[in-house]
Amino acid sequence: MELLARLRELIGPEAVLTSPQDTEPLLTDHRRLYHGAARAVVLPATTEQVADVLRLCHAAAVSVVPQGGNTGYCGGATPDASGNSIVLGLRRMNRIRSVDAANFALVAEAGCTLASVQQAAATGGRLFPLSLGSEGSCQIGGNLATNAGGTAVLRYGMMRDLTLGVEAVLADGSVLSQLAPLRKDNTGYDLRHLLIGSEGTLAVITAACLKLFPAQRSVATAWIALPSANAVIELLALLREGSADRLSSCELVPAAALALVLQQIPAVRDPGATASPWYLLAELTSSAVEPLDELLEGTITHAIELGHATDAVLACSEEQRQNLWRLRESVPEAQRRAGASLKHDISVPVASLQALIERGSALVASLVPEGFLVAYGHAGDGNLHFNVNQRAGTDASKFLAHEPALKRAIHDLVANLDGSFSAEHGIGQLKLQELAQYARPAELAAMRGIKQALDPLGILNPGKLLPQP
Ligand code: FAD
Ligand code: 2HG
Ligand code: ZN
Repeated sequence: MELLARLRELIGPEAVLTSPQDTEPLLTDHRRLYHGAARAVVLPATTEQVADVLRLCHAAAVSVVPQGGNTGYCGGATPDASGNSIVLGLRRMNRIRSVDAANFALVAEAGCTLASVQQAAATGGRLFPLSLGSEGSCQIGGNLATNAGGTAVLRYGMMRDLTLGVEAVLADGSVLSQLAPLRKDNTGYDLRHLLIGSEGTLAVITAACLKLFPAQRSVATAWIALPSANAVIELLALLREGSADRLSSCELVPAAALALVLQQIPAVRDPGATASPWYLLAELTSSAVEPLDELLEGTITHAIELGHATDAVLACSEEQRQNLWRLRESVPEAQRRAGASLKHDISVPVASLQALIERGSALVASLVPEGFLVAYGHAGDGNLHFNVNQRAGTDASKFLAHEPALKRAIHDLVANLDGSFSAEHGIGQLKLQELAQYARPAELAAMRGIKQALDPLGILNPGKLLPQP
């Protein structure tokens, strides 16, 4: 029997989409850099159904592209143009299986949105701290597959650090299941960590046991004006030391990004701090009821005395706090609305941020005359989105033509500073060439060996993450 007919028989005709109207939006990535084709989009509802689909595809040597919320930045969830693959969407696997307050753990299926997991944890009196601008649409399976980061990594770590165990289906349909809320388990290779960050190339993740934390009872948020980007390094240390490490977020926003957001995004207000080249959005949180505002204000006053800050605005209400966060979270959308942009998701050791910004700014100025730098993001983690936007009125194709030279120069600079050319967004199909360029031969060989062992036919997300030898 033909593959699609077998799939319909296995998981139901309504779960095998083939009409262009249903499939088209799922065959393009959200930045519209890639467009692919597929035999069908298949939507299993249970782990057993995922196993059935993989068994069938394995036997027929048909490739499978796992897809979550399709918010990824590297084209990892978009199939190639051959039309031979199936896209396996996880959105129907959206049950929270358990919220276990006593064990500070929660089991969620891969298709749960991140926001629904945060909500389930909150309803159980706990916190799930992963926080991304895309949290309303991205899914836990996608967060695991990309090892997502976001705005609370400084305090709580990346998705990898927030995961106790995973359930996943391997290429041949066999099921791995480790969903017990164990904090300690040294029984051999940790397969969980192999699958986290594997971008759908080693297995389809179907569920995960996630770490929860005490709910937050106090929060203090400030928009701090900096005299220079250099100040961020001293300020970060002061904020961490002065708050007994209650600093959850430390996000850098340049004046250029603030201006873009105020121009492009309705209903966002300028916080009104002294005009500065750089701002820092800093947030302290605590599970105790305590005067964090006073703590934050005291630390910032000290920082101003030392010359590491010039001014600050503290959020006096939840509404003001939300406004500050909207300013930060809207930067990608403001960039998109303002025209073409070139993106670099890079990280360096925190103490090298100044060198990165100084030397990177000089590269942008000399290599992209039609552009301006919008370098913002997770400064507390040494991770900046070192992006460049097209100046109004310039020619988009001229601007975009600088992409290869700028990318090479920025990524060489990052390598020189012992940094990473992909801090949190992964490789997908966008950064294959970069991995080939910067990974050591022994690393690539080990990655290929792992792929060969788990997916010898190469049916899982071909053409992603691993560059061709
Ligand atoms: P998708 O885009 O659907 O897929 C991403 C990759 O994971 C693909 O390779 C896919 O094949 C694979 N995959 C998906 N589900 C599974 C599964 N169940 N099993 C196996 N493989 C799977 N990312 C950050 O890290 N930090 C940020 O701060 C951040 N902010 C963002 C803000 C905005 C506005 C947007 C649009 C995106 C942002 N992202 C950020 C990027 C993106 O949201 C994350 O990479 C997210 O983790 C992707 O989840 P997804 O469900 O959309 O995955
Ligand atoms: C963020 O931190 C995201 O806002 C998006 O990771 C980054 O658009 C980008 O470059
Ligand atoms: Zn980010």
